[in-house]
Amino acid sequence: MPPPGPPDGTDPAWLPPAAFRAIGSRRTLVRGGGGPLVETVFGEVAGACARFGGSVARGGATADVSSYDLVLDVGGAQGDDESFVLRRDAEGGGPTTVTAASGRGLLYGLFHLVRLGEGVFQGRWEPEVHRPALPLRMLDHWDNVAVHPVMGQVERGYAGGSIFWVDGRARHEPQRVRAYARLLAACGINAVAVNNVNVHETEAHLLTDRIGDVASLAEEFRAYGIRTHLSVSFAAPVLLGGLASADPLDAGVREWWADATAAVYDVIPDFGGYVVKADSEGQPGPFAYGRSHADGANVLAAALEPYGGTVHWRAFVYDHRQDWRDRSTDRARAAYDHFAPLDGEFAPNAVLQVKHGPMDFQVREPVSPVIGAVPRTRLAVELQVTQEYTGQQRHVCWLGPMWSDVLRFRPDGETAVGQLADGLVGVSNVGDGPYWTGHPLAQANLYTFGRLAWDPGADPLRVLDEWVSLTHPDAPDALVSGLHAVLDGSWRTYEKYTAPLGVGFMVQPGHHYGPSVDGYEYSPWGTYHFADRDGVGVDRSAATGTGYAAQYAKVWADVYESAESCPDELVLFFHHLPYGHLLRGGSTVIQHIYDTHFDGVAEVEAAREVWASLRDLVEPGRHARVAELYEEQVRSAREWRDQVNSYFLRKSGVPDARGRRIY
Ligand code: GCV
Repeated sequence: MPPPGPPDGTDPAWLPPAAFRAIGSRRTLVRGGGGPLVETVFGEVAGACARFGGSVARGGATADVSSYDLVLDVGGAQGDDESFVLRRDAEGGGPTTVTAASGRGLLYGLFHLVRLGEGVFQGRWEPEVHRPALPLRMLDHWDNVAVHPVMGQVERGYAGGSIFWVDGRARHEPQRVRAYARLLAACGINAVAVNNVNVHETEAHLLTDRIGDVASLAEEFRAYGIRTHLSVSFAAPVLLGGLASADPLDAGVREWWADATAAVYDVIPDFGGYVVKADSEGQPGPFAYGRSHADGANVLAAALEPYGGTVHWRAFVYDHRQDWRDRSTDRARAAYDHFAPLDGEFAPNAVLQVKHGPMDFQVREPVSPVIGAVPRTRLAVELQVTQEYTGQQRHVCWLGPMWSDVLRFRPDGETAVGQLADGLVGVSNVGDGPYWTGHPLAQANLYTFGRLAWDPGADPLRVLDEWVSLTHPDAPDALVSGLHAVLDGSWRTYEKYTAPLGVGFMVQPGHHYGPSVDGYEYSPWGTYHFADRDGVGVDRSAATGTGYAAQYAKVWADVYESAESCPDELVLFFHHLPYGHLLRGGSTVIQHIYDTHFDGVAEVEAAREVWASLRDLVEPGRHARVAELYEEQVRSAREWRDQVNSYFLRKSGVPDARGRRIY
């Protein structure tokens, strides 16, 4: 079967036909074992050859390779399921070879060849072994089946509707789903959860009477080596099974989960498992029964265990009905307080899924202390690819550098997060719009997420290079440098014109787009900045504050405890400081706020000009779409600048040292 193109009018993203030119113009032999993923690889190569004039043949394990340029060898090698070896022995001839133990490894090898292009058919390549650093590389969709009255079809979705569901039913668009699976596999993702972690009534039924809809999706994902997961309600035994309780220690409840899970595997034999948001923002959980989250996770893990499934149990548990007057409660502490004491109590097939920061996907947060505190628990770090708090795919904000900082952080001073974790999970930024991600440049975030999950130590700028050259094959230098100019520093630019120095939020409540400095200040959500006439920030020190800083190992607790040693970019997350406090960088807090907000807007205006200069180098529809979004980004950035600067001028009474206009 030829490789699936996206539906008509949908952007091919990082797999445009031209990306396959080098492979498609050569003679390829697919040699050795078979299986569905080998069929997928064969179809990919055949499709490329049909376009570019090459040829592809099948052969047994010992078939002669002398007349081929490329040999894709499968089944004969030792190795794990996802690894492959690339080599090219001879200088002036002889085939380039990819050897894999399984079809999955071969598929990843094929996409690696696509990334390398012509170069892999030239010169000598010493054998290189490639394998993913993290076995769990998952994308979670927050897609609703039925349109939610407040959150819509996709919660925090900025790219149109769901590609799976519409108005309460499955879309049944296999071509789109398979094209999507192909994009995901090409950046290394191997698991997907197809519904929102906030499991409303309609979505709850996916587990039982609507499992056929999930099975149809799983069929498409399977063709590209991706396992399908389902977000389930902890209260499913009550909601769906009619039991009186969902108590995880109740024998009837255990039996219900075992039976329900067996029925899932009857129709989806390679089902990946469950994702659970429990006791969080109104979702049911084990606390109702006086049980721990390990008790809760383990009952689902036991049901999945016979089939090799996994439960992803989210650590996003906090009190969302906090009294803002109460300064002793700190939302940032909550995940550690709940989960660190449970280390060692989770089943081997339970994965604790921890947001990368202690709050909620802000543009700048410290790395969650939970990540360094659960050495005896399988751990997945959760990132938000959808840009809820980072411009909602109307602003260019490439998150690669932020994610890389998280993955390279060493909680104990020695081992990096990317080495401690078993997995990386991203909240999807994909929808049914023509560019998959709403903003065409937001595709770079999805691609980067997948590649960092494969190799958390990778240099994000090199990953961006890959994305640029795959997405724009044959791009002239001016386009390559223009794309880098608008993307490389865009996260730091966004940080400059929004909430300062790690304090977070200041967004419009509810939809979270655009500034509202006091929007959450007197709310129950636990997200405060405590600005008054003298200063701003949250005292999270152990000496005088909430004690959050002491949740880190000493190497970091000492750094964060004092405003003198705390990095500037996090200083208001950890400390309440006077406006005149001198930062490590040399400015006062107030002058830093003014300067960064003016600079941030100037940087967006400059990026808009760079984009305009690329007009003749980018496909017109794509160029126009980004240009239009830049108008909105500039407008919004100015609004952020003026609201934040005016707010702090009025609170502090301290004028801008450079005399610029503040309202
Ligand atoms: C799916 C934030 C978002 C919610 C989201 C939640 C979560 O609070 O605003 O929309 O709910 O995170 O991660 O569960």
